[in-house]
Amino acid sequence: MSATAVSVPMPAVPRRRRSPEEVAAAAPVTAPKRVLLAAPRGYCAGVDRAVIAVEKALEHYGAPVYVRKQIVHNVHVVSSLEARGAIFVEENEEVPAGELVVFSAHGVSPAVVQSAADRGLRTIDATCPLVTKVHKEAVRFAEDNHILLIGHEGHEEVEGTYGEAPESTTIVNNPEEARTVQVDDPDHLIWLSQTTLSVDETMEIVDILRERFPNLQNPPSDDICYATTNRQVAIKKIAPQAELVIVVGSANSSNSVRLVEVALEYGAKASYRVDFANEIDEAWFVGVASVGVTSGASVPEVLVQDVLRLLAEYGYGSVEEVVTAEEDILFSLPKELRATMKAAGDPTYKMGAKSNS
Ligand code: 2E7
Ligand code: F3S
Repeated sequence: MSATAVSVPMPAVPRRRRSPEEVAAAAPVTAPKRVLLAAPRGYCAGVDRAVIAVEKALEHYGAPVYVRKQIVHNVHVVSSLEARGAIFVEENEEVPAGELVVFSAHGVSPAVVQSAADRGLRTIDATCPLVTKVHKEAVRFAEDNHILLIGHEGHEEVEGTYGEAPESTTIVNNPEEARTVQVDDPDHLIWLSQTTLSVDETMEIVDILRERFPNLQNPPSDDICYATTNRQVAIKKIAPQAELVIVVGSANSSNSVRLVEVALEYGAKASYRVDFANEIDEAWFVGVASVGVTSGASVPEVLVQDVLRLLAEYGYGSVEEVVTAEEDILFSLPKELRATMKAAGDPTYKMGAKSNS
């Protein structure tokens, strides 16, 4: 059976750029030009672990290694792994029986795990441990409660969490749905959420729900993960001082798209998301002194460095890193892989995953 590759947009075709002199002539900038670079930005521990899992699977099992869905939502990461022999598919049915499939960082429902077993597939589960935590909460709370799952319907993570207890879960996409959602028993109700939402909008949704359902229970700990929260805090600090905020990240990356929204909400005059530096339109620089830069949790640092190089060409060579948190979280690699690596004498099997390259 042939596999249907997940479609990955190619980098934008380069076009003629307006020179730095042409941009400066359009509107002279009197204040010193500078870049405010967010920290933390880029790879989180769950992404690093998932990408390393595919790399190690290629190394130890050889190509092809099938991956169900994009391992993380980043064009560059997916196309780089494709070039090394990974085959991205939408569903298990596209993977030849007996082959190896990696489940993406966003997690899978029990039905997907079962369908892999039914096809005799070997699996490596690269689900982020912080998503697994939410899945466990969903299973536990569904015993006695109805779950209001705040998140974006159709996103892989929400599909996976919903699939743990579909009879006992209702997805709440936005504040409007929070105002209209109907429940059978408002006294046995708990909310959970997708890990990559806007912290502020999620709290707004919870407030609306609690007003309607005063006995709504909170999850035992935050579902919005540390990486999402930290990247939003950093851009909140930069946004009021920046006329332009550039977010590096792919269009289907929920957490990256949220960074653009948060930048605009917190005072950036303009904010754009780009996959690659060559998508930056130099017209964005007209009259701009301070440029904020950040990147989503699925974005390799090399792409940010490309953006900084381009900014330097246009006079934004002074870079100030704005640090709002230090991150030192490490996740060990998926257990199926660790066992193989250990048996093969690969000394990195104990390695925790978290780099930013
Ligand atoms: C897994 C999870 O791949 P991403 O861009 O994913 P989102 O969910 O933001 O579209 O970012 C990393 C990531 C975040 N959350 C991976 Cl559950
Ligand atoms: Fe996990 Fe959060 Fe990253 S859920 S994959 S640590 S953005």
